[in-house]
Amino acid sequence: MKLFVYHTPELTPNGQVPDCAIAVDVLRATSTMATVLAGGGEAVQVFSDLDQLLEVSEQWPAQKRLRAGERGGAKVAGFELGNSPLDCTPELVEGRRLFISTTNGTRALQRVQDSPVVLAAAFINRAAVVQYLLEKQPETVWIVGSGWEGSFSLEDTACAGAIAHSLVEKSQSSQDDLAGNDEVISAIALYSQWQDNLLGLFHQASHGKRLLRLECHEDLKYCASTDILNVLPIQREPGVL
Ligand code: 3SL
Repeated sequence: MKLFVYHTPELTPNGQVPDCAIAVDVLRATSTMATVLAGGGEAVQVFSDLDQLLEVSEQWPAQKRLRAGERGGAKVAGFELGNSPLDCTPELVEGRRLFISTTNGTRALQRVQDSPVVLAAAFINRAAVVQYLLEKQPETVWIVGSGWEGSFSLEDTACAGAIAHSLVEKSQSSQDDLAGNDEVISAIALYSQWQDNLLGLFHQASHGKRLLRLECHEDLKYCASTDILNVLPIQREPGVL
């Protein structure tokens, strides 16, 4: 297995797909998706465009759908949900499909949606993703951070490092064998430095600060918990996990 970390969707190589692509948006889209599926959600369907989301979800029975829209960290007017994983309780999501559009996370998923296998990862489901990789042994794996509007995000790269770190620990491979690009080494170093204080890292991250200004402190705490959900968000058809 060769692992490649890309800090943003824009940095992934054009015209190529890996055997397995993992989209990461710790704050908060992939944390929300994992939470919905762990809570018994029927599926998560992602959209970059809010109008398209509304059009497609209209064709779904109203009692079987939830619509989540986030822009700039805030809930979009007219949507039932924003992008807080804590709003996605099992009571609310069970048996329902989440139609979701967020600023960056849904774009990252769409960028890699033509890969044969597409996963969504966050700290909360890191172990399930690592387990899948150890069992399936895909030859090339991309971990793609969502970033923020094209820029690097500390928390996504730290999560990429958490996945890589755990793979090194649990497989027979050395860091050197596993790393397909230099970003893997730096992601592992970032995670290693902060693994005991991920919340502290989020407090330094620009998007963490943005969410704190929006009073999302509890979301940050939740998204900093590692390996708490045994769920593997895996794409079943383009844009649907
Ligand atoms: O950018 C995104 O996709 C979101 O996860 C951002 S937020 O955490 O909902 O503000």
